Amino acid sequence: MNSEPGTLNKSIEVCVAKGMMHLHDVTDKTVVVVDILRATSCMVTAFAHGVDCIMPFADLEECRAMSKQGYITSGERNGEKVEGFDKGNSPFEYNEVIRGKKIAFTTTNGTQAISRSIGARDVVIGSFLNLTAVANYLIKSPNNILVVCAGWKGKVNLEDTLFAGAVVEKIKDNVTIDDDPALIAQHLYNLAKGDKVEFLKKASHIKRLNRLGIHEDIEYCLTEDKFDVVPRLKDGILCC
Ligand code: 3SL
Repeated sequence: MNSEPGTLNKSIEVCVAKGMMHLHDVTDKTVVVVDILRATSCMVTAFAHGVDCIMPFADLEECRAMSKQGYITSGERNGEKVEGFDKGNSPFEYNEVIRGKKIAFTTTNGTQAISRSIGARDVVIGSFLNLTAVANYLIKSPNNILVVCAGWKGKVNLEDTLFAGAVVEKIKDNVTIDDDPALIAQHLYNLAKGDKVEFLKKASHIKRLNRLGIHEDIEYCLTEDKFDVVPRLKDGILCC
């Protein structure tokens, strides 16, 4: 699996739900925030299509207020577009039309996880869409690594855990893995990678999205390595 603990000079840990972030010291770490369905997949898609920047908000009204400063307001609550916002949380909304634009973004879990990562040495945005780009970035970085899974309202979800496992699997020869959640995630990803859509069929958020009539986003968000961008948080703003 991996070489003996302590033989490599940087470590990887996985925080399986943002509600457990208080258990981690992020000050020496590169934090990879992931919300596969669908916040971070939207953000990566937006950067791949040339968005200028994305300002993430935990608070909905603070996000809404950014429209006065020329920002596009984007996001959802419980999977549904926020009333009065310009865009929802489907990656298909973040195509060429957002090139050069500034977006203010708020979501139920993803942007909350980003807010909780402030204070880390470095914060980057991960998704299956930019998996290898993120892995290469982490391999080059000297920092210890924490993958933060947004999860759902404080709870663990399968799809973010699979992504965490994919990262562990990709960079396992370059890091020390002394963390059981990282090992669990890695095992799960190896079980699921042949057919992630099938593996996730019973996952709670897949069912939730299906109930809302959202189907095509799921397969898209589980696609690996569509884009080569690594969005980073600088002074509260995501840019590439
Ligand atoms: O929770 C989040 O941040 C969202 O991405 C959820 S949803 O997929 O838009 O429902």
